[in-house]
Amino acid sequence: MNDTFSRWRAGLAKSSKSAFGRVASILGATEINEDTWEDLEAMLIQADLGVDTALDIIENLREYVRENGLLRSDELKGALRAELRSRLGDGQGEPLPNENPSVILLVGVNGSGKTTSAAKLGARYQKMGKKILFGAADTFRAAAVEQLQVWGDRLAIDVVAGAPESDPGAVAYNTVQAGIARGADVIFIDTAGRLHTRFNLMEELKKVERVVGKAHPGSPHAVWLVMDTTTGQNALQQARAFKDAVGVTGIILTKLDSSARGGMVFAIRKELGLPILFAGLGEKVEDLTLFDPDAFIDGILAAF
Ligand SMILES: Nc1nc2c(ncn2[C@@H]2O[C@H](COP(=O)(O)OP(=O)(O)OP(=O)(O)O)[C@@H](O)[C@H]2O)c(=O)[nH]1
Ligand SMILES: [Mg+2]
Repeated sequence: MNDTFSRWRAGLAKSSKSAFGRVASILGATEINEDTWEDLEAMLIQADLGVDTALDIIENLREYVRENGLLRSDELKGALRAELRSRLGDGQGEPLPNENPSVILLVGVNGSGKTTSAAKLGARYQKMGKKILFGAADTFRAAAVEQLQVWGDRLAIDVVAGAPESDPGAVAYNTVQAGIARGADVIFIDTAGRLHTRFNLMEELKKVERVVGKAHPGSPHAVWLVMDTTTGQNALQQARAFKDAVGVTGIILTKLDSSARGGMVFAIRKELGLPILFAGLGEKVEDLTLFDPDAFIDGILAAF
């Protein structure tokens, strides 16, 4: 068993137990009847695929059953797997922009996993021999800066921070300048997720994006939206707001290990049209993997 697959399987054990795990009992060696379709539909919706996607899958499966004259529900397993897989497109491969330095903004609502993902990404690219710099542009909360600094100390990655309550744009600007001066290969800028003043979070992020472009024309080269899978369909609404405000280029999906509903992955693909780049499968620095659609499907359907 390859390593990525076993990691996904372990990380997704909860998803498969809680939602997709029911597939095994729904698609047992029984006759296909209306109950089969109802149970399957309920399971897909519960797993957070979104109603449209769930209904679409059921319709395609019904047609498949008609065309092939199938009678037993366990004959549907392969078709369901294919239906799910076809909705995820190809894997993205390595998403690091081909720039030096690469400036990457991490955005997302509070608690989604931005700071943890910054640490995981820093560790990942450091392992590949890149020199990393972190910018702590969540300046309102002292704890936010400290949290990134703790990771920086642990990983031996420098952190640029500002005075408490200083302007996030100024910190981002200084980070990029410092990164250029110190010969960093990849600069990750961690941003705030909370609306802490009357000043709109989206306006603040737009400013950070603009200012970064002044410090290094053409940057940021990527804006990665960090999304918590456990927040379900609400997260989609939030994601649209980020997509409209800043030029989000890809998604990092966190907490897939503690989500009972891996179906968010399908909803994101359909609703946002943004590539899913990475999956977070735990709280440790190594719990990040490139999003691999095949490993994901194998993980959630482990009960088959
Ligand atoms: N199980 C699990 N926990 C995660 C994952 N990613 C982050 N967390 C946890 O989620 C919590 C919030 O993570 P942070 O990285 O602080 O989130 P944030 O987006 O920076 O939060 P704010 O700075 O408040 O906006 C922490 O307890 C993390 O350990 C993941 O992939 N799996
Ligand atoms: Mg944070």
